[in-house]
Amino acid sequence: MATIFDKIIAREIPADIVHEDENVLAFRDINPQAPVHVLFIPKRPVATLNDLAPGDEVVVGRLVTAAAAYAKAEGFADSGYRVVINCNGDGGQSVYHIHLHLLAGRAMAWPPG
Ligand code: IU
Repeated sequence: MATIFDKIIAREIPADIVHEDENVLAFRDINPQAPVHVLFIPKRPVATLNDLAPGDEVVVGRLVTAAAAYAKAEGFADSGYRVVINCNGDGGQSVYHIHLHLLAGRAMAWPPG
């Protein structure tokens, strides 16, 4: 099912895009939970982590490596940062197109709420 993230990929609605390559788009979260809060999404939509199929390891791997490269480029490699993928209701997922949250710029609490 199409989500608002498909419209962002298609440039049908605006987003503050910070990274794009053949497979991954990254843009600033509209409701940031940290000084830096960027969402990394695959251009090919997968609804949730539950929907990953054998062979899809690269889908999540690309999100992680793109987020790590961005965090490093922005100067957070040493201070640290957090990446999160929420899954379904109890996980706090609200948009059903897999996305990796990159949160940086403040110390994170543990456990998350
Ligand atoms: P979640 O893991 O599915 O809860 O995260 C969805 C995120 O998408 C959430 O942090 C929203 O603020 C964010 N978001 C956005 O950046 N732009 C949008 O148009 C919509 C949601 I809808």
